[in-house]
Amino acid sequence: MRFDIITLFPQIFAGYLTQSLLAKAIDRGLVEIHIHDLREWSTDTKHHKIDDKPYGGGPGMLICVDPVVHCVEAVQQMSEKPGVVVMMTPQGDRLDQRRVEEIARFERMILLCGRYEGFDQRVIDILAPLELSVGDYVLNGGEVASMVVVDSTVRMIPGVLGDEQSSWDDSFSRGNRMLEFPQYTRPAEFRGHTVPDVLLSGDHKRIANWRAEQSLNKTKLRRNDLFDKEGDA
Ligand code: 6GU
Repeated sequence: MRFDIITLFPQIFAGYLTQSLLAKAIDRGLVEIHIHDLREWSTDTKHHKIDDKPYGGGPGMLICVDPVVHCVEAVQQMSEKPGVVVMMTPQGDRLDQRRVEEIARFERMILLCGRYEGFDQRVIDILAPLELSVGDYVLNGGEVASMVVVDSTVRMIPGVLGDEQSSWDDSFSRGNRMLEFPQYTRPAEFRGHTVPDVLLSGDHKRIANWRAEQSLNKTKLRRNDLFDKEGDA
């Protein structure tokens, strides 16, 4: 799977890309990530300006239509598949696990990261991107949000995780919209806090029942809304 990330702050991605799981996936050729500096497509050769004041007035600056469209078109040409253009914006569809599983099937994604007050509307009109948000709060830009998209998507690609099964066993994966049961490892006692006896019993049936009950109760208590989503997939 190939990701092209278009950003005004390419340096933000350096640490993330060399992080172990993703670095390994890139090494093994399962994932390709290319970072593109939008400023290189500025028509302003002197200051490489890419933003301007909104027509009609208002606070802040908007990212101009021409550098974005030129950049996306150039990036599309860099590989046979033009890919799906995704715009990171708080106005977008909210990302959830169902959407992650859907976009994990794309062979190529071109992620547009916004800054300032957003993009000129014509970027959306011309490129018709899939607009995605990562939640109902405001970030300073789409960079961190685009990492959320990459991070949640790559772990759905077969072979990226050590254990094939594990991404599908997670909370929120298909057929499992429950929160996870509590887990314990050694020591069996710390500062008087002990591990539930059932987990030390060796009785696999009782352990499975206890875990299912813990998951159910935690989900009811914290995220009752998840039960309404059952069967959505
Ligand atoms: Cl995609 N961008 C920004 N700037 N803020 C956000 C977001 C995206 N998703 C949630 N908040």
